[in-house]
Amino acid sequence: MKNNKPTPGSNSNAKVEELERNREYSEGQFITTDHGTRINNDHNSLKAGERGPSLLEDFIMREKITHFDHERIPERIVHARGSGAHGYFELTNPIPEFTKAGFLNDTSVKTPVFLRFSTVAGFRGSTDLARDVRGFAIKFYTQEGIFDMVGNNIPVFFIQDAMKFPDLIHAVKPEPHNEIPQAASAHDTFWDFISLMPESMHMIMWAMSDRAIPRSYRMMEGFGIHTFRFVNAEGKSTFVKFHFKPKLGTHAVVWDEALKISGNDPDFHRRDLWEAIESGSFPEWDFGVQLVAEEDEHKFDFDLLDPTKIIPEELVPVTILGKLVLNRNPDNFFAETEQVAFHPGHVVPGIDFSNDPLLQGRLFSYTDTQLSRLGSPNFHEIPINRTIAPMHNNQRDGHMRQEINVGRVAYSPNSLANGDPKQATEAEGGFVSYHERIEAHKVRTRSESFSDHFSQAALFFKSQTEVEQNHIISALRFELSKVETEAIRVRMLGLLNQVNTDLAEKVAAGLGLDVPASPERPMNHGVGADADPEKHEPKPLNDNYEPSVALSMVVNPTNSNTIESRKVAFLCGEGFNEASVNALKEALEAKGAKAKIVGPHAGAITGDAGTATKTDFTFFSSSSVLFDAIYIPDAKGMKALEANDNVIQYINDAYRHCKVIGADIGTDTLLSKTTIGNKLADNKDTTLPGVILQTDENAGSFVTDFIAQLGRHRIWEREEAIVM
Ligand code: HDD
Repeated sequence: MKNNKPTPGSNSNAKVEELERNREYSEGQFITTDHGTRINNDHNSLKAGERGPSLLEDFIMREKITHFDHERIPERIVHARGSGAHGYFELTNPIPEFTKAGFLNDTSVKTPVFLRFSTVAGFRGSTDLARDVRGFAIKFYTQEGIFDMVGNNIPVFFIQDAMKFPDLIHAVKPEPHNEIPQAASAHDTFWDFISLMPESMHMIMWAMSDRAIPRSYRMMEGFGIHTFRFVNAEGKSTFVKFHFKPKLGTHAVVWDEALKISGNDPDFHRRDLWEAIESGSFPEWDFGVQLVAEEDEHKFDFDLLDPTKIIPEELVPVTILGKLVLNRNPDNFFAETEQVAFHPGHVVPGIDFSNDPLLQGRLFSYTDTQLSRLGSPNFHEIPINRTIAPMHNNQRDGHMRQEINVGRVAYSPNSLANGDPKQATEAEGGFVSYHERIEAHKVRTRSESFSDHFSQAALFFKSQTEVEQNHIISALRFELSKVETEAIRVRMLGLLNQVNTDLAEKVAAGLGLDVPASPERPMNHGVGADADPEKHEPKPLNDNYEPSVALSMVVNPTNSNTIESRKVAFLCGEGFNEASVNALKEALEAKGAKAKIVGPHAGAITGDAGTATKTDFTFFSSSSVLFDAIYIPDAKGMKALEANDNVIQYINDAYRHCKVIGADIGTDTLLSKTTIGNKLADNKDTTLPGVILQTDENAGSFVTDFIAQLGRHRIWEREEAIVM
């Protein structure tokens, strides 16, 4: 018997309530077999005598072990590693002139959503901090059916045609002979493929940028990537691109930090999402669209159907429609996050496809993959995948069918059931595909309008600040230095040189190579065996684009200096200065940040006023890479801190990763043993950016200074030139 417990909390919605019929609560219940027989002894198998063999008759043990043996399902072929949460979309700006989709027209309805974030290449248990694209897949449970927006945190893709997707994924996944490396693109097969695919160059710029090592899932943009269509009630279509802009701004970690987080907490992003929602700090995005009238389809330098291109926001601004909020963690990871099945082909009236050949191929792939992953065409009946709109059709049976379709009729047309379930007219909400006129030859080719591969790659690179450019150069050096085949490195330098010579030369210097004088012609790129490759040569760079601030994370206009949910480590020794800890802690918490006490041991330490204070972490069990800033109060036990290598490492890493560091009076000797001490030793009068040392004079402004610096996310001016 199930408890019919109400869904707890106010953060419920129509989908969360609908899931209640599948929730199971064991509290106060007897343990039973799958078939309801109460179990008397769950610890021992049935045996012939105390020391005798187990009996085949033991239906209880057989059932338990059989179920266990079959617990696993195939992981996703891509995006295997991920995390999800429930929430809602709230419309503030209805757009009936562009789309008839109900959830984009009716401001009185909050649409339930389930969002799954993911990395692409790694296995289910791989680190969250891999350099990789992040998936950003949203299931909108609308009243007219499910709309899935299956996007990424990067607005372009590696390839232009779905035909190349298996090749791309085979190249990036661990190499097939030894299954190395895990969750990393830094290996020969990936760069071999990329170096022969000039169309990937724009995406490579993004994937080598800090966008590929986000600080948090909550601090990433989301993009639908392809151009889709909106269709209004009059049947008029408008091209549309989907955008999600995070309320907390778009932020990343630095590469050295990513490497260390992978060791310290491979669940860093998963934990961050979970903890933020549990603590009521709900992740939020503005949902916006770029709209292009059908008549303007050909007015751009690039093809709207080419998924390796953005529409710069300076050309078409993003119109905000409303906000997306995540406010509830799943009850069960497997049931919800693992079994959720997304599909770009799940659309509702008012949203339709463009002819982007990458999108068109995806429309096949996603249902197909669920059949092998979830095992049956009935995957839509799995609770998380169930629509909240009425669902009736003549599809029947199959493995694990849940629905009990009543009646003798499972066909259409029929007269025995009055023709039901009946077709819906357009006015009744029936989906009618956009009446696009198509007159064409059947050809297996790539449009010539898809052959400008370098201009937007160059636009992206030149829109970055110097720090961000340096990070791209370092990432390329890192990745290509892991490639063993020199010819691949050289081919990549040839391609990079077509994007930006300075970039190519700096990467080449890190590899001890020269940029090749003329790039090698890629083999059969985008053409069939009989085609003339000359005709399909990539177009040379057209450098007419103005830099776009929307592409930089550092100067991105949507970034605010909020410190909400940022984590600050307080490195406290025994007898720490309680007054200074409390003053900063209270001020941080008032602004929604989290203060964590890190001490010499687990349990509690005692402050200078005698208060026993619980430590959240120890110097040994944590690291500054898990925090956004550190503060070191004075302590009676300062000597022990000064002798502790973990404490010194904490401070050095925080300094190297450009984080804010605050230190109390009395910490001079400790700091003198760190990078900070070395820097200050050179010049006693120097102040180090983002290092705020408390003095008698600045007592009044210390806390506000610390908070202001934390709001900058990183103190980039501290970063030493990594690139010579
Ligand atoms: Fe894909 C999963 C995003 C191209 C085939 N894809 C998947 C997920 C995301 C994306 C976010 C994970 C969904 C989840 O959390 O369950 N994929 C993209 C984007 C693409 C893209 C933004 C290009 C713009 N994908 C793409 C192509 C193909 C696929 C061209 C095949 C031709 N993708 C799949 C898949 C997956 C998938 C194999 C694996 C698991 C799944 O579908 O449900 O079918």
